[in-house]
Amino acid sequence: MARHLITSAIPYINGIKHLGNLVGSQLPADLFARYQRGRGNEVMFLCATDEHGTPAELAAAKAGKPVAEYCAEMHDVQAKIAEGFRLSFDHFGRSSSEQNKKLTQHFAGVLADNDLIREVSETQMYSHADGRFLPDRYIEGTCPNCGFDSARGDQCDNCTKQLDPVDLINPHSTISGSTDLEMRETKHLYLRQSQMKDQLDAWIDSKTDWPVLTTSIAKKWLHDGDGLQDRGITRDLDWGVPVKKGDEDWPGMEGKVFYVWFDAPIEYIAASQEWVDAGKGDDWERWWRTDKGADDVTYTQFMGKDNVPFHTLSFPCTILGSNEPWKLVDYIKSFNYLNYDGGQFSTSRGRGVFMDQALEILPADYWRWWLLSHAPESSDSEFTWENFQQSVNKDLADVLGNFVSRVTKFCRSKFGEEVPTGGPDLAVDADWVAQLEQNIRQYEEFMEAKEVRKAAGALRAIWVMGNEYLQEAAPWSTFKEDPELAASQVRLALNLIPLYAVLSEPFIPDAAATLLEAMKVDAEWPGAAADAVTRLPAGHAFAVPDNLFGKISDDQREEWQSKFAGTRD
Ligand code: B3M
Ligand code: ZN
Repeated sequence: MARHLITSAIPYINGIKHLGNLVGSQLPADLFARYQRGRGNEVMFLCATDEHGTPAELAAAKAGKPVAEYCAEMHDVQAKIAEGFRLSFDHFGRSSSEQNKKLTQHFAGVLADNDLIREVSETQMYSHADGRFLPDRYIEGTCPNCGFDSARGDQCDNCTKQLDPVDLINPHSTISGSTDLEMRETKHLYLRQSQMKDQLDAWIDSKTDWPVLTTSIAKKWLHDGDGLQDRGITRDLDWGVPVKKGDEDWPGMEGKVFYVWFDAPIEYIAASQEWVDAGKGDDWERWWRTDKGADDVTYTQFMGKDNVPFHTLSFPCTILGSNEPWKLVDYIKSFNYLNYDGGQFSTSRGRGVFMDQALEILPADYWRWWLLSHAPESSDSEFTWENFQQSVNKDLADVLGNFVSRVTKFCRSKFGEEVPTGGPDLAVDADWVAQLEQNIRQYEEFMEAKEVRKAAGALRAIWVMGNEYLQEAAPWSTFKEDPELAASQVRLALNLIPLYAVLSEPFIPDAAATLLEAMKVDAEWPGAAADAVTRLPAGHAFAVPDNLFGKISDDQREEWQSKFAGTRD
């Protein structure tokens, strides 16, 4: 049995994520986790909320709540929505946990011992009106690069250039609006990533099977301009992990916290400790410590492309630089962006469909299928309501749903609700079985390779085979002259239902459960196709399932299209 450690990028705590966020990390990670479980492998699938940094503080202030209280509430909201989408995390942790605090301070301590952290005196913007420094999003001004007038202290949203607060033209505080700002000396810690450049470069070079999207971003950061830069890992903020060297105070760093991007990936590890402390398991080290059994673990991370630099460079720098036997990632699957109906999803303008709203209008399977079968892998992709309607109505309702409904209802009317007896053992020729065999193995290959769209295509091809078979065999006609042959044909078609359930489960888990329940069998990953299609013995009882998928009408499509065009409050 193989062992798979799988993590999804951890979503920021502020607000509910849109479908573009979902398809870029949590959903494909869930697909892979479900697939590996389906294959009988041991899986540890972790995610969490990313609770530190200025986004959390600002959102809490806007909601008029203490930040800890805001985070606790929003964590529950996100956990519930994740459940609604059937995201099968073994644990959904919180980066503000005690476990993460300890572990983050531990890493900082060992990195300092290994001479990979330097202290830097620098000037930061200090606001007199607010009585504090203004890091990252606490300051806005005009972008020196493109002239956009609300560029943030850490990045310009218009041209995506990474900025330093002191670069902004006409800066003001986003707390008070004050422009009474002063450059003041403050001390910060920098992770000496530049020291590890060659090691990281060689490591990335060794990953020849990684998506080009992942390696090209890493290479760009390693080589563009002056090459990999040291990175500030502390901030003058209240909310976050207090800066400490292990258990000890860090002289001169009193009142400062670690930068959110330093502690967030460490939460992947801390989440497994939270999993133990929540009583869900008893050994996290066998997933994370190569000296404690994690050497046979395969670790796969899923994320959007904007998170790639932190996962290919900064976090590996933390792990490798510790010189401790931590499990390093084996494969990084990254995604492009999903656009929305001719533009971009926009959290601030409420443009597009957000996770809670999606579930209010349709069950999870509909979204899962569309999103995964259109995952933005080789390029950005776009959600349109027309495409969504077409895909749901065709793939789910016409191809899969209709097949199941026709077979089970026909059988009930002619033979009753059990697998019919009689006729040849297998009412299909060897070529057809060979084709099915090939399609199943192809599907497995795509899933192993984390080729999400191709896997969806292969699955659809397997569904189509059932439909075409039914169309050609036409047991409703055969029945009139040769009821025995019709019985055998129906037996084959009924056998495809549990096969479809098991193969489809990673994409559409609710429908898969309905199908297995109706057919009264347990999930069993298919071995040889010839065995899979003769699994249900004659006489095996089943029940006609409820209609699996409804169609989306033109009226619904139009209504939703205008409803989600913008301005969510
Ligand atoms: N929270 C950014 C994001 O949600 C960030 C990911 C952290 S992964 C350790 O896109
Ligand atoms: Zn700009």
